[in-house]
Amino acid sequence: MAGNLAQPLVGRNPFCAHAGSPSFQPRIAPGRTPLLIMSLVCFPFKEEDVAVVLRNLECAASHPAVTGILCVGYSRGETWCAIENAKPLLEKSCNVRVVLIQQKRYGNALRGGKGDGMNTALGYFLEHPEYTRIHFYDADIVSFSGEWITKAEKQADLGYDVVRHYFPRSSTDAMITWFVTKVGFALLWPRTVLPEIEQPLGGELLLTKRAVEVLFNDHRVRAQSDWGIDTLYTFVAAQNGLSLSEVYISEGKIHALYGGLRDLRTMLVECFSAIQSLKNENVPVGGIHRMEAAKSVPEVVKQKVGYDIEKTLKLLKSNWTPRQRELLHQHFDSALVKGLLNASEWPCWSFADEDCWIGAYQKFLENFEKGDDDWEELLFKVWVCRVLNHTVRNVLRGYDAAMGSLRDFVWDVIQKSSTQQFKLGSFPALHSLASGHSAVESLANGQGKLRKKPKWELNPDMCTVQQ
Ligand SMILES: Nc1nc2c(ncn2[C@@H]2O[C@H](COP(=O)(O)OP(=O)(O)OP(=O)(O)O)[C@@H](O)[C@H]2O)c(=O)[nH]1
Ligand SMILES: [Mg+2]
Repeated sequence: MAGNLAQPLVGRNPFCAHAGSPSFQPRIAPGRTPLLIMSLVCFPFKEEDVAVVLRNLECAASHPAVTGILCVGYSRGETWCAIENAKPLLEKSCNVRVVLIQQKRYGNALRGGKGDGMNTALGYFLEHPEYTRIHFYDADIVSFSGEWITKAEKQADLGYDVVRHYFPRSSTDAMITWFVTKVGFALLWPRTVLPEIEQPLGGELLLTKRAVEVLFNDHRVRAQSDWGIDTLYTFVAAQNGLSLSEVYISEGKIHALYGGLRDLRTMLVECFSAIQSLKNENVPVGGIHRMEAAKSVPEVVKQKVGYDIEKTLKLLKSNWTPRQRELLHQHFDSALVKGLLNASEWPCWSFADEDCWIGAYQKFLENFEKGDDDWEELLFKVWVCRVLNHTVRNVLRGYDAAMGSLRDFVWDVIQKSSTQQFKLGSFPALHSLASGHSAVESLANGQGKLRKKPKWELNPDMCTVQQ
């Protein structure tokens, strides 16, 4: 349902002014057609702290670039009612349209979750051509401010199709981003923009109309109704060559916290499965990607421990079935099998180093079956061991060492995976492209010689040919 304001909103928002009025100053992206910018801000929500949500709505509604607020609810619960009650006053005091809708069901094959929520917002946006940009922000963020909107708008003014916010994060935070998404991107599409995107699962982003059209018209995006939606938005944008700018939010994203890693099981499975569903896709090499430099990380972020370690240790012993043991023996390397079986008796994780994770990751890419509880539990347990291994081996050495180890890991995977793809002749080297020689020729000439033998080999079946 559209907002209940019959007239276009004209007020202190300068971008809502009539084009004919003397005060009108259109913002024009260089090299683009003059455009009246009208931004819509969407908050997808489930049940969140109502005071935090309302504060965020007011904050966005007060921003001069914003002419509409769209709240997409999972269901009509307490948070829904609070927004409904606050809406008339918010519309009046901020002079914006506030719309509250329940999410539609777009992806029938998967769980209806945040993906349906975000896609409902894209659908609404396209049905309302007066809006030219849409922003997404999680509703539970305590540190949200108008500056986040301003930073994104400025990049869109420069002509970027997609703007993502990125934040300083604790070295035990973002363990799905690092070990599932970034590593998966590095393994499968090492020479594209994908593994370089700092926070590819972030829920804070701006999309221009062009970006929304690309995303919403893609059936894979509409089908991704669960936590895999962020992966799909990031992936499809890169695959279609949309330009990306990442802006840095130095105060960080302070939001509702989870307890043990168990809370992240569904998210882990859905984010991994999203990558798995894309593994045979091609992505163009390169792409326009700009990134604002990060600043020094606040002490509170550095010192935060992202999950409850004691609770997590118990997870390794629980929920074992005979079939999980069978699958382990059938598909995985002996070191992993031995390590994980030991962990079922007494918490241990030293086996789950970076090489072990990459080896296992490839096996999961080949064989994992979403919806099969034993496969899901195995993925979860191996990932828990990887997170514990990272915590004890890297995080204990201090924040910088820990973050360095995560970055080195992704860099190393990019390097090795690119090398393997050269070896297999899947795409030409950059210098070969310039000189007109193929990668195969380069390798024959010795130019593509590997400097050191990788400890793991890329499965040739998984090697995607890049355009
Ligand atoms: N409409 C809708 N919103 C959802 C759904 N699931 C979560 N949300 C909202 O999406 C936002 C992000 O969800 P969170 O549970 O905070 O996820 P998170 O773990 O903080 O996500 P990251 O910050 O990306 O790590 C919040 O505003 C949630 O209320 C859903 O199924 N539908
Ligand atoms: Mg959150």
